Amino acid sequence: MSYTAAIGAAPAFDAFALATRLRAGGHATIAWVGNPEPLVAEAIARSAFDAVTLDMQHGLADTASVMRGITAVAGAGKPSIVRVPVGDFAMASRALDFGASGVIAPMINTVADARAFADFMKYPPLGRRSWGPTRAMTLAGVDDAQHYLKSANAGTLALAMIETREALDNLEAILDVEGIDGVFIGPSDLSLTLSGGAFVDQHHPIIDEPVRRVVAAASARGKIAAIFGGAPERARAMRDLGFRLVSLGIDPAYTTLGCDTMLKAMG
Ligand code: 3PY
Ligand code: MG
Repeated sequence: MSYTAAIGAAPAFDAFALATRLRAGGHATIAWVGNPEPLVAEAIARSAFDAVTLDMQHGLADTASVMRGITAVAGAGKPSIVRVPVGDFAMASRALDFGASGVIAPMINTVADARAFADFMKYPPLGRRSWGPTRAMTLAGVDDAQHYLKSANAGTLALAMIETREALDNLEAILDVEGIDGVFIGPSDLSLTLSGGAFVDQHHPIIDEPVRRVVAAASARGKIAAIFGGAPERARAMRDLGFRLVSLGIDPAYTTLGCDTMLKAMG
């Protein structure tokens, strides 16, 4: 095992590869980063993660750090996904314009929420995204606007978070919204809302049946089932259950575990 942050040549960045892989039935394991410093996101992108999520909802990322973070992650050859704050669909469009390969929108509870999100994520005829992907095209090495226009709707991912009872009630209808590419379970909020505020526990059996239902409903429609995976055993179990996109851990844990591993190895 090497303990140096060895930096080899980064593979070429393909902004649309993640969507292509997931739509073809492939899997991806994604990092979850709340630290706003782009160099942290870049270091994580240089590990074996398939993509890096920059979290603007509960993480510390802001507009400038997301713009720089996407660039830093792309420099390591990896795609970025941005989780926007609740209801901030204008930021979803901006994240795509900055070069993100996907956006996770929290608290999508109704068809109207899902429709609004898809409208900001997709160009006509699927949605109403406004034109202006100058930075995204630069990062992707695309200099032909028509090519970007033709590739962007299928090449970027609109992932609607399912994390309330209301969202579960509307699950199939949300999945059926054109322009929604998949659903992303937030297990903490799901446990919080299903228990009526009694507890928050990502692993609680109260979410077991909904979790299975989400996989089945997404798969039946050829859409992507995704989930916040957390600990390695849980993330592996979720992948085995049929989730194609699973997050693993969060950045403070990556740092602490790295420190503990190195100190233990030294003895
Ligand atoms: C949740 O578990 O509620 C999430 O949003 C994951 O960050
Ligand atoms: Mg949540």
